[in-house]
Amino acid sequence: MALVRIAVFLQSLSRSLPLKIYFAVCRNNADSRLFKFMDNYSRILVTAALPYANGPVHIGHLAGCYIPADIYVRYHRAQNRDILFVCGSDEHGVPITIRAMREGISPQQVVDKYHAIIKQSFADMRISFDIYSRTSNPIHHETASNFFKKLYDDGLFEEKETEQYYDEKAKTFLADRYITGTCPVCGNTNAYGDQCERCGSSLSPEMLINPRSALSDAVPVRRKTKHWYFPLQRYEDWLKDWILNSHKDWKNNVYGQCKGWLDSGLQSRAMTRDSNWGIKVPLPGAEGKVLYVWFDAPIGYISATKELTERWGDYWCRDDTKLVHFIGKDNIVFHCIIFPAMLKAHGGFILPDNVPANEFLNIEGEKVSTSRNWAVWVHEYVKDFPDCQDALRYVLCANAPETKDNDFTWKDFQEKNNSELVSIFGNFVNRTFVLMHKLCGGKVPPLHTDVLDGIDNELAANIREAEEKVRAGIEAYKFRDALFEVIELSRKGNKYLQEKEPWKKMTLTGQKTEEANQKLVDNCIHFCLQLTANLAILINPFLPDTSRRMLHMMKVVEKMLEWENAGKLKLLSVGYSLRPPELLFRKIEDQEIEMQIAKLRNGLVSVQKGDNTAKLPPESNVQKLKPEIQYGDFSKLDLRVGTIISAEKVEKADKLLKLSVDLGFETRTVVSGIAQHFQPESLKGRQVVVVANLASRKMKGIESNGMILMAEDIEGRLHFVSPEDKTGPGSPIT
Ligand code: B3M
Ligand code: ZN
Repeated sequence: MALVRIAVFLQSLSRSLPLKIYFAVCRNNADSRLFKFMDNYSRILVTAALPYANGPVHIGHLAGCYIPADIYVRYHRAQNRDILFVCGSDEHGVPITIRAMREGISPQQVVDKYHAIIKQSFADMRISFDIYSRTSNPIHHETASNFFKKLYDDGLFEEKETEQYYDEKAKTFLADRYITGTCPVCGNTNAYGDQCERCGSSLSPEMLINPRSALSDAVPVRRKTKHWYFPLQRYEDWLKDWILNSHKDWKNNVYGQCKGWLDSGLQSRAMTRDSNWGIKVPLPGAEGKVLYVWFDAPIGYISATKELTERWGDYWCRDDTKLVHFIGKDNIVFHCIIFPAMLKAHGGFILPDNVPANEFLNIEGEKVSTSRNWAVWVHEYVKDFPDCQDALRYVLCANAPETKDNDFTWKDFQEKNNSELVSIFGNFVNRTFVLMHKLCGGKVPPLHTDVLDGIDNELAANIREAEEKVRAGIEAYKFRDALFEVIELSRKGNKYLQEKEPWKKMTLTGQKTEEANQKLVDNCIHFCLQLTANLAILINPFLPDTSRRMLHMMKVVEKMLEWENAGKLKLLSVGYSLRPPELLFRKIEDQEIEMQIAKLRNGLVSVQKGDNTAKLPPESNVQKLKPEIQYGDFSKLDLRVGTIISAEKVEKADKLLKLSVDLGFETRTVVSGIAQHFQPESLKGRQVVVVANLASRKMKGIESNGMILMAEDIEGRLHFVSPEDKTGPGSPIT
């Protein structure tokens, strides 16, 4: 009873105190149970976005949500918190049916195939879900269907009849994605009814020029159809209060996007679609209608928890559960606005405490594009680097797009692996073990307190501080900072060894000196070993395989990895014999990196291999030939090789880049409409073909002198036309 009263008192105290103060109070008490209690939560439920089972996952997915979520979960498990980590495949919606159409198989075959590939990729990357489910499971159909039915029975939907495109040949209504036509913005003839993938404009089907059905190529007609709309505007005031007032702690990118949506006003959204693939609308007279995929998918988190445990209600319905959704930035509105409004309308469920969404990861300076196959696929990475999961986890976390879009390059991957993992962390652990075997008989040497010095004390302090910093970083969703602190600590270990130079001490002779020196050596190696044990605990959430390898070398059990051991200096007992060192990381060679870059540039590699896991290009029309010309017409063109010296975006023109091109005899400014295809930084040094005698033209106030030749493939993506080998700028093309 007394405990309860104290609890209530502390809860009310924590509400009135700023976060920082009660955090400090908890740490002083150094009692993790109290900490949990002050946090007001008894358990944590972590979800990671359900990937569409319409293709494999790429490293952008990992960096955006699965690796941060996994780090967070592994850390809390090490804290012995009651935590669940749920995920699964999102198997409904238009992306699946489109993929089925392209591959000439059924939607069920599509999801079966990709669910298996995705699940394996996650397992290979050590993403430690408690369950990886799928939305085609009966339990999910039932849960989502009942959810919808409850909102319907409570009279919360608006029924509306609207006109939508209908394909008379295929006898079906067409989702926006099923309608293709010419983009009114850039002229791409293969734009979709919701978006043009070439210029990125978001469209509606009415905006397309010459719309056609992607199913049958028929010209679609407008027809009436009925759908159930969820009136989001009714929740606007509540959402404003909940997010804008009560969740100022959310990341800036998340809070900002939510504010944008809320400021521009919410509207009713259709929660059903005309389709045969998905969860049937559980109402009479709703044949041919299914739940909107963004209605059913987030409910998938609930169904997956139900499938996992009978205690699912504790995680979803009790206020003392902390719900955290890890997602990419394109899913923010669904997780922060639409799903919470649905949960609120339904009643009985908790809402997320945080939605730490990441921005996007670009690859080699260009946006990831699955349709262009500009991506590093996880299942291919694992095949090419079967022993380097942790290296990828490391680089993706160290480079995570936590606050802004970030870039992955293969060179940087190699650099970070070789000069941070191998040369700093791995090197420290390896040196420690080698020296321990050489100078201390393969055993943990004793600590001689009579000869401790300032350097030893500083190292001990560093270990304790690192624990605090890593913990604070992870709890604040700042995983990059947290990881940095771990590497920093190993760097300090190397510095310590360098200062102590235990190898030198053993060269001195004379009995007295030898004894005194052995003491110094013992202390040094003792500290290095305790530091190694600490590093194993601190790196565990980030690089679990590495941590296990370290346990093996130290001959200790997993229990040592519990977080409460971090910061302690007596983790390995004196006299305990340890195994010989094993290398924790291997060097990644230039040739491996070159191969990856070539693979990426040679975009359709996997498709040619007969491995259908990469995206297939959509059907397209072959461009008609232009009328015949004579040689004289052709010879008027003066085509020259040029080298791009610099490139920059043109202000207020999404599509234009201003290029400075070296033609050997002079440097030209050329304005080119390629901004949506290439990042300016990636163009420097690239060789191109320039129409050098084209009359100059002003574009957005800039005089353009010449034109760059590009090849456009069937998907509308652009490729440079350039000489195969480096050619002197100004060389004529004849
Ligand atoms: N499948 C979209 C995506 O993969 C969607 C996420 C659902 S989370 C409930 O980006
Ligand atoms: Zn366009």
